[in-house]
Amino acid sequence: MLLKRNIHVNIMNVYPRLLVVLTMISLTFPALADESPNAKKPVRIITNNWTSQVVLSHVTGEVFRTMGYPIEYLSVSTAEQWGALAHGVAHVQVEVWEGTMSDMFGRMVQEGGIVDVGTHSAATREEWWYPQYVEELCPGLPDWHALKSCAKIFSTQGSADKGVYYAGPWEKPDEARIRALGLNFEVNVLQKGDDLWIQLEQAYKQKKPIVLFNWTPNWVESRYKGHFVEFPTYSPECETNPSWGVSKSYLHDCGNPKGGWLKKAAWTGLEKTRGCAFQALQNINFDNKQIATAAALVDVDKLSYKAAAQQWLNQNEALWKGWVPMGCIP
Ligand code: TMO
Repeated sequence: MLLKRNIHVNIMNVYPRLLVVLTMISLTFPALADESPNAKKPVRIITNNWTSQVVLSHVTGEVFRTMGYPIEYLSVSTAEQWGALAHGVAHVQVEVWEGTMSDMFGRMVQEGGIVDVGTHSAATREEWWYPQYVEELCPGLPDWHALKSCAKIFSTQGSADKGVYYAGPWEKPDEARIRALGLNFEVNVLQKGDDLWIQLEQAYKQKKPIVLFNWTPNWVESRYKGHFVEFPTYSPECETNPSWGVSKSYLHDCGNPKGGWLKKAAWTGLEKTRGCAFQALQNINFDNKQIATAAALVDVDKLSYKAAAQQWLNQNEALWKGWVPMGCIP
């Protein structure tokens, strides 16, 4: 450190004009309270393919930026994100959902590949869902048994008399559940998360029966009335013990967790290399309403992700300023 400073001073003496240039450059870089040499390299934040996650990643990025960190966003799928985090290609994931990601998350934390940076206060649910009018066409819903007698009304041209369940591009054992519960359904996995809402809107307009993947908190609940299907209550045993539950020979004869957790994850090197960002990530905490609002700003109000994040920050200033650790504002 001392050596560097001496060289710096010498250069100033020899080249006075360089001083001007260096000062101008330093003005264009943000100041940083974090003195780690890595702190000047970008913090890379993962963005996935559903709206709240992208908006709240940008919110997180802006919070880091107030501490002086440069930020990069890295678009990766939930399947690829574990490797990216483990190798330090990406550093931060702000929305890990229990219903779709608990297996991989648990395994990665156990193996020391990623760090569990804490749980949001939001309670989450990811499950088969249908719009309200479907109840008249399939009496007995939301109880899952109703799907046994009504499968046919959910059929499409290509599915013969089988019902179609629309799933998003996230890993869920839907095929296994269909088999374990003896449902006459097939799964149509859509390529993009937003394709779910295209299917929903088309069905909704014609009051056509549809059952599709949905979750809460999400913007959908502010636009469409509907309900989750009530499958047998989740238990970890349902995924490990075939004799547990309705089916004596198959796993996955249960629904996803209700009141599921939502977590933050980080690269194992984040704390050492960017202490202030790590502490802020520990403090970051979204509730159901804040997440649903973030999604609605884009999917209902049609703002860009960036503009939505900015508006969210403006509307929640006291909250996010409280996440910035003491001594981390340059
Ligand atoms: C992870 N997700 C909210 C799409 O279910």
